[in-house]
Amino acid sequence: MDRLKQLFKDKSEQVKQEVRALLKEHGNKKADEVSLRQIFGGMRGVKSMIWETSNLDAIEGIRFRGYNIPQLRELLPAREGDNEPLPEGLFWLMLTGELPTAEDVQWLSSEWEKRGEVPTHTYAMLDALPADTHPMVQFSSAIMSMESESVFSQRYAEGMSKHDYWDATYEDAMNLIAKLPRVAAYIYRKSFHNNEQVDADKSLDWAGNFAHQLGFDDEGFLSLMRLYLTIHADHEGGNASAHTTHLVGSTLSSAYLSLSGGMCSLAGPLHGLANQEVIKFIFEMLEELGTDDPSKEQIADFVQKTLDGGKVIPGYGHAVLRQPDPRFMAQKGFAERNLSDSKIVNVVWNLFEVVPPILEGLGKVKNPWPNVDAHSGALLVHYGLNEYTYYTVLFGVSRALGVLSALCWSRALGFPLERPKSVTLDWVREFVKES
Ligand code: CMX
Repeated sequence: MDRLKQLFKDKSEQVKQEVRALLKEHGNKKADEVSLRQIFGGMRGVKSMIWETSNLDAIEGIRFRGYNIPQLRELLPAREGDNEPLPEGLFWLMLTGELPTAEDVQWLSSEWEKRGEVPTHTYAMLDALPADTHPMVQFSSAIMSMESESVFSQRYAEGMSKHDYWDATYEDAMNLIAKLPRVAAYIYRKSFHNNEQVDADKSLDWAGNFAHQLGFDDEGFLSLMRLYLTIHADHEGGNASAHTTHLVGSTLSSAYLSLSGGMCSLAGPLHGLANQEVIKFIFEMLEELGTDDPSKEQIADFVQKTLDGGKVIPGYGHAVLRQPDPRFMAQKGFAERNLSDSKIVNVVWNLFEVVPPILEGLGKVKNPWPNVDAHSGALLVHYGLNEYTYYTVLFGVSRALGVLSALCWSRALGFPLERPKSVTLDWVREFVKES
């Protein structure tokens, strides 16, 4: 058994015993109450699942196993010559709760390199799709098509014991994460570069090799990819892509089917697709104003016009956060360190000044601050990755790290089929009469 798997096994067996004892003693304690507003309002704030890998505070933002993003930049191993954390390290931390050593991370890089081969039928399936198929449709379909490789599904068909579900899910998570950069890069090169594919560079780390296979070898871009794929990885369990992965996984669908479902959620404009919508919004604004350096007054007018058209300002607002998203601030920090003279980045920073007071003025937006998606596109455009319909795939490659390590925990702790209660409007009418 490999060392990461052994560590996960030991940890999860301990936690399983603890949870069993805890539920025996405290299982009937009330942890929450639900209002009608929450039932009608997308279940905001309702405590309803266990998610070990990260936790989101409305003010502080995300913490991965207790560590915030600045701490991760300090504590996770980085590649020699770079300051940004390696996403391999975050996966190790999320799965085990322990910070990895540089050696652990090197082992994980080479393990994913070994497991990275994509089945030929996946390429054939992608080639058969119309050339203009949205990259997220291609990505989700490609993940589903790789289900043929699922160790979990094969072992389940052979009659695997439920005590081994965690083991097969760990294998699926490791194999699937290993394959994602290859298949995601294939989609990019096929969609935007005449299907001229770039071979993997085995000497690189997971994120660096992904950047290389996309066709970018600028050290700055590799560094950005390491940070990008770290900060987008997880945002506790209630967000749509995580929750979908969790829900599909709870039926004992394999990691491939679960992640493919999660990616369909990520592809919505209120969630991950917002990163493409932000840069589209910026490009449209620059075109309409006829400048790449608009004044704050011009930006404010365009924002107002967008709102008057009954549209949202993409990249702003959040269902949980009530402060600027630390993931936005981490990207801003990257830009300050590496590309503060970029015009497109300056537009993003001007939007950061202009948009919040306008949204606050509407009197209904609970969080007027930027989220993760408000910054990412400008950084990518700076390095020449302009094809914005591809951006959500980058988010998805990263999100796999969080939701698949969480799926390993769900299997190890034996979480059941998810099945909340729905009510009818008649039930609500009766309920309000009685109360
Ligand atoms: N622009 C305009 N109006 C906004 C807004 C924005 N950026 N954010 C919220 N509002 C509006 C809502 O549409 C809602 O209006 P109605 O009452 O007329 O329907 C009102 O303000 C209250 O919404 P809220 O409680 O503040 O926000 P929600 O929790 O319902 O929604 C979110 C959160 C993210 C969907 C919303 O802020 C939004 O649509 N933002 C733009 C899209 C975006 O950036 N999504 C990415 C989020 C991060 C991610 O998942 O990747």
